[in-house]
Amino acid sequence: MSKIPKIVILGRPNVGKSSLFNALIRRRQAIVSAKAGTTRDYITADLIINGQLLELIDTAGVDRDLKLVTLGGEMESMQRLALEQASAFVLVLNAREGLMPDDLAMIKALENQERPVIVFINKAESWPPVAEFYKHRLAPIVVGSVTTRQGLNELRQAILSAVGLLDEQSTLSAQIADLSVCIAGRPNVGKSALFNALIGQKRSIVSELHGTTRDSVDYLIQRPNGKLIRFIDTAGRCQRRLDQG
Ligand SMILES: Nc1nc2c(ncn2[C@@H]2O[C@H](COP(=O)(O)OP(=O)(O)OP(=O)(O)O)[C@@H](O)[C@H]2O)c(=O)[nH]1
Ligand SMILES: [Mg+2]
Repeated sequence: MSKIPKIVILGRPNVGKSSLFNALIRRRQAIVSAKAGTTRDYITADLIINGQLLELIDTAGVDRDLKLVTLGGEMESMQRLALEQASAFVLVLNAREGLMPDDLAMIKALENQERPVIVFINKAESWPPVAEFYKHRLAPIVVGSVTTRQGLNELRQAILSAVGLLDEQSTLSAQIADLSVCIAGRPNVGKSALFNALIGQKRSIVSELHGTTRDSVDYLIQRPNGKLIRFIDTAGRCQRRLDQG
């Protein structure tokens, strides 16, 4: 079995599983439709979060026992394989409809197995989910909306954390630095070389060519006194970042 963690998206028909799949992989691969029961097969794509490779799997709706609805034959056995091989699950719920009996049954089924589960309460752009959404033992819960992109970054971090890939740097990145040091200067003066020397790692590409650094690169260092310093190699974009505070 491959070591790439498999993240399986589950949920009742029409809750937004395929929409979420597309949003996470940042392209339209799965068919999204207002009609329930759209996804028939299971669809997989590479998902890269913070440079970590995972496999994301969109499924057709599953029923209350996590058995597959409506499918037959070969498709059903492929779906079953996806469920069996999952490293973690994202259970999608629909904030607009409230918690339905099939949601509860799926929650129960997921509570009774060992693999991590993240609950994503989708379609929450207009109103927050009602309290009953929180009455279960599954954690973490991310509230969001694929339409407005709310909660997607939080979900990405929760996925990494669930499969044990949340590295120290991403944990630190979520925190606010005590001091930010912006490395500015004309092209090719050695900004990236200085950045790498300060952080003690080759994170920024150093090259003879002018304008090698295209995007600014951040790195957080935690000092022995606990203070966080963020070093930023600026790709000549420091002025804008400074203007933004
Ligand atoms: N308001 C709102 N609608 C959404 C959101 N996410 C998805 N939808 C809509 O919900 C409908 C169903 O979306 P899909 O992604 O096809 O749902 P699915 O769970 O994959 O459905 P099946 O494959 O049929 O099980 C579509 O009309 C989407 O545009 C959201 O965050 N807010
Ligand atoms: Mg679908």
